[in-house]
Amino acid sequence: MRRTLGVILLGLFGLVAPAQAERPNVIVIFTDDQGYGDLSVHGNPILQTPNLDKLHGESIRFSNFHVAPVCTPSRGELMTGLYALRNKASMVPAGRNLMRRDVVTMPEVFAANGYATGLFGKWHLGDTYPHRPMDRGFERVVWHKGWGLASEIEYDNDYYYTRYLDEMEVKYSDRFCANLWFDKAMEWMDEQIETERPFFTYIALNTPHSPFHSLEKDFAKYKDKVDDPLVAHFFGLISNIDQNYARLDKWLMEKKIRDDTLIVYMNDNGTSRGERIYNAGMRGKKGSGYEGGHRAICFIRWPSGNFGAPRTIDYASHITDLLPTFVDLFDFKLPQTAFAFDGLSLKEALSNPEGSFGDRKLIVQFGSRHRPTKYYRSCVVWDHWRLNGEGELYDINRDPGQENDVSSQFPQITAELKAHYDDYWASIEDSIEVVEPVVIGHDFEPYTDLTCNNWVEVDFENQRRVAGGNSMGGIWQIEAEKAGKYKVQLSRWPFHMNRSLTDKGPATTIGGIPIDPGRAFPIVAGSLSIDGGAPIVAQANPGGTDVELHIEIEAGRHTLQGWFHDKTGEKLAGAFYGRVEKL
Ligand SMILES: [Ca+2]
Repeated sequence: MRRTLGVILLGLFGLVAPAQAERPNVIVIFTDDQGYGDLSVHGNPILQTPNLDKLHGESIRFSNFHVAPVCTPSRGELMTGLYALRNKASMVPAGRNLMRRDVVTMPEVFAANGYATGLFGKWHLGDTYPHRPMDRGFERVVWHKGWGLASEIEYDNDYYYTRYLDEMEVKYSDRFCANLWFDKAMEWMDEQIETERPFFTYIALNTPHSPFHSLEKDFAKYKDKVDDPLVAHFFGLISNIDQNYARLDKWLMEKKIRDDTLIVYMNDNGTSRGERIYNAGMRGKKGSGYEGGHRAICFIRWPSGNFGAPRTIDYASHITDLLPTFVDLFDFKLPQTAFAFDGLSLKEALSNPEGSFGDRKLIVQFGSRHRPTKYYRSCVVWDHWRLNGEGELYDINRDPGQENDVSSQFPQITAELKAHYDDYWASIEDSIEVVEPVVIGHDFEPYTDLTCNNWVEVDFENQRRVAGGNSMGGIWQIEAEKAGKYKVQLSRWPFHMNRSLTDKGPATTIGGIPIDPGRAFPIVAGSLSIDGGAPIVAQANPGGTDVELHIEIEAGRHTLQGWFHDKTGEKLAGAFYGRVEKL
């Protein structure tokens, strides 16, 4: 029924032009690894978030709102309104962090309806064309690559002295990273106010995710209140977000656009550190299929939106609901897309305090550290019921900590939820083997960078792992737009570091924070295999930063795999970084 409705909506494309007043500015603030319990208003006994607590008091709060248990799948679900395993961005590493190219994204929908669109901060759905944020609908992009500033690609970036990309130009700032994202967002929104364009602003923070580097003044608030200094830093990072939100709210007031701006505040997955102090009674944390992994904050405020009094709604809702909600609320026309939304519009819940919102089941799942697997940390949410994995059933109302599996007492409910899951799995199962490729040989970038994060079904996505260097690697799934001769450079370290193949890594970030320099390899050669064939080998220049190989590549999909070798020809490790250029 819902899919039919999607087709009808597509058919109405552009027939209704809503009045300008119905089109508020929209700001989505998305925090990284803050959990539901990491707010004082949700009961945290140590952390103080007075400004976000105030936003809570002014908002419609969805208290039964679910995201994916880790970063990338939540981001893809937010951007597409589709489940992670359907849009294909299902995991951080393992070559599975890219969305299908034939699905419409949230910024594309806003742009198609006359909005300016801007991303500030963490994208985490691909760093090369055609997956960069500017390729997926954002007209203004101030960002970093990878999952964060200590990801395999950013490597030596620094929270206090931030290297960032202004579109694709590398710039440096002495501002703390989260402050920078908010500053750049407000600068850009100022410009949109000048030109009277409605805007969609996605402030996607890389905090409070690890590494836990908070500002000294924020750390000082908590260092004597908790035993673990990392928890003190984690709370310090959230306190910084609270202050930045307050700056934004003040700015909205000064610009006299607060009433006509819809704000969503949400987090991307369960807490990564706060559960040691407070977890709102939930079982599990980031990465878990239990409630603590995926129940999230969702505050929505739109003063002129006729939402009625601020209130809490326990209707089961999901991160894929946001895009269909915007389409419904603002009567957006919807560009062509490959799939109808998995999410449902929350308009009725937002707009009708007396409404009943019907019955719905939703799925929480991500792709594991290696490959998507049936029932892997999955959860079917149905009101207060949770089906975890294949057959554990919990009643969250009676058992919020998910201690008592009641599947044997409620076999019919268990079977009904399992059937719902199995229908979902049947709808994505055929495409599980498909990995969205990295595209090479196009005209939009001079070369394409590959990293160990793109190794298919290998879990290798951060600075620390690259420093240790303990992996023989995996394949890169690529798609060549053009046939011909390609230059492939293989590097031990990220190319921007211009570091010798045989060196250890840097001992500090660019701002001076100590990091593990890791391991030096006696690399004298590199090799490269295409489509699993016999590898070609090339020698490294003494003291050089890469091994350069030239190969013919036919147009279409292929696999590439690279290695480093010592003077005897023995394999030392996989090639952690590759740069591919059409000659
Ligand atoms: Ca996260």
